[in-house]
Amino acid sequence: MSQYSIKSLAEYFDVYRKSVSDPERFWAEIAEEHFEWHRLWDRVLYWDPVKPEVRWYDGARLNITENCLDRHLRRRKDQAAIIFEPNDPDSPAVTITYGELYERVNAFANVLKSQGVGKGDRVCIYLPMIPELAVAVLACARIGAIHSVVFAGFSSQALASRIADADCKLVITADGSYRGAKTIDLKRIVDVALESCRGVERVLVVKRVGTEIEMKQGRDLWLAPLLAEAPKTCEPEVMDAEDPLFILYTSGSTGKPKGMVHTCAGYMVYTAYTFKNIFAYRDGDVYWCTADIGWITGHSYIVYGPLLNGATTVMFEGVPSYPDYGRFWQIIEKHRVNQFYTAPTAIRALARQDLSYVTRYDLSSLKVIGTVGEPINEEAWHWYNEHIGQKRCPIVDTWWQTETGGIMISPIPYVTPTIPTFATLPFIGIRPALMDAEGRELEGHQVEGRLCIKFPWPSMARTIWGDHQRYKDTYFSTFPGMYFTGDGALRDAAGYYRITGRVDDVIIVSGHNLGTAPIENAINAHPAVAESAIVGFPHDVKGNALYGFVVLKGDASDADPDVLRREINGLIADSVGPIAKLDKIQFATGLPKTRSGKIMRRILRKIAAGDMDDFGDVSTLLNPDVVEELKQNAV
Ligand code: 7RM
Repeated sequence: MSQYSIKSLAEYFDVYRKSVSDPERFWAEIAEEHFEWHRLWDRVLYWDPVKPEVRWYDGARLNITENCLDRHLRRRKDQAAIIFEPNDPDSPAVTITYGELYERVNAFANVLKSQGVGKGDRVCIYLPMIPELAVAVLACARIGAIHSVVFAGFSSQALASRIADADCKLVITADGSYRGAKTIDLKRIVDVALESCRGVERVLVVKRVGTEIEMKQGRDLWLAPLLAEAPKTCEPEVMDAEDPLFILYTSGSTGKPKGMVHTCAGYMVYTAYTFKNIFAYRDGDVYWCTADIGWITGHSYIVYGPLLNGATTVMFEGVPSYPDYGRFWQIIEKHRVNQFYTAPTAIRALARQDLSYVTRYDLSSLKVIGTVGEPINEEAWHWYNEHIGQKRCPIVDTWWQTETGGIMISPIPYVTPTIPTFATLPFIGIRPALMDAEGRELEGHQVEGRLCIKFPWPSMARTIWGDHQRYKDTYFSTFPGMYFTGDGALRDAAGYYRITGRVDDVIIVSGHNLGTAPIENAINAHPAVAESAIVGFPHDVKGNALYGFVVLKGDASDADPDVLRREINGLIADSVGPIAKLDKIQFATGLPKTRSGKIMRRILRKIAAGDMDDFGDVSTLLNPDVVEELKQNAV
């Protein structure tokens, strides 16, 4: 029992050792004790790193929603499963108990069945952060349909390509969505998307904003009347352990998005176990992750991980700046939130506001605060620690990916001593490796290299939908036999990991392979620099030359740009080498970022190349306005 909830550093090391010395035994024990199965597995792990093929709990049969819902009805029928906090702070929050969630999921599952959806069919969910989103996800899982949630900030083009790639037969959407002071016509975006892809027989529409919309005869149906008629129980489809549970597209920075496929049993076991430990969730706590369910963080740590543990999970429809920059802190006070999980980009934006937005609220309920999505810088870490965690709450800097399904490297709060900007230690069962450019593993401490994982874990993505070769090429070919993350990391003297950023943006300058990450680190070491991004641009002699976009700290904006340019190149020459000096440096007020905080290098590359038209899909940018400024000031 104790290994399910780790309470001390000694226990962590002990359980970790067990999990890597006999992984099959370890993961069998966790799975058998903490989940309900229709049939146990014949074999815990099958692993062929060449194909590559991985199967966990092969032969087992289960339905993940029975583990999220049915089994909690005995003890938690009237406990809140979801607390829905709407965009409008004056609208009441809505509490959905486990009993109510059970009925809503079952009714929705029956609606899907009545519309001809069955096991293995793909359903696209394009909804704002309203309860129907979580219900729709679980309803699919109830009947064995494969959900493909598309973040409702994506454009119709992006939506269409995802619907087509997965060959979805049904789309679930809403008339519109609220985002701060704005209303977005979601249904219209779906209509445009469906003009360019066939196969979708039915669109189910949630009424959220009440605007007048077009309903296409024979294709579109309002959801509410169907739900009202549907029976409130639906027998779960009993799934094989390795049947797909969902497809989720990664924000591919280049080319076609990759539909990562996650399967039922391993994903269930790993997300539940990580949630329990990494958020130190205890009965009665209120947990809030600010991500959107359209991203993997929302799948694993708003819906599945929390509900598998019988937790109370907050779903927030709005944005951190509406009606003002105090909204997050107001919600924490209002719902007495105990665990809070957000992204560094949100922390940095909020840290720039007047501190009174924070201090006017009571944050004493917080016990654990977390970050995810990108490396957190020292300044943001300290602000978060001091003003939000009030130096009482451990910060869990959680490193993981869409592909990994669950958190891979992270402190366990109140167990692992934290160091700013370090994701610290691998979670139970995870075996990281740092590799050099020649494919040798870097052993020991104080080393930096490419981050790989050298043994399978239960929630790893099994394939890319429809393209297993691409899965193999992308993740298992750079370092044969291992999963390559695309990130760089260092391991310090204590064995702690710090993620340094993507390493797959390699630029070849005069025949030298240069990674962007070490050059950016050198630039960022300048006291006047807030952040930076470098890209390559075509050069007659060198093949490629380097172009740097540099954001200065607020108090450095009147420094002499030529002096800064010289100093920045001096730092690069010192830490990487003169070959890595930048040919061009453009100062900017910001970098184009996705909502999860990732720099869209694709846009920067075009600007650096002087190619100012057709920026493709920028609908997921947090700050689309910055693109115009970057174009104007290109050097
Ligand atoms: C969960 C998620 C994955 C990429 C990953 C990293 C970066 C995520 C951290 C981080 C440093 C972290 N999935 N990343 N977490 N970098 N520290 N704690 O974000 O598929 O959307 O992105 O995000 O580069 O490879 S994701």
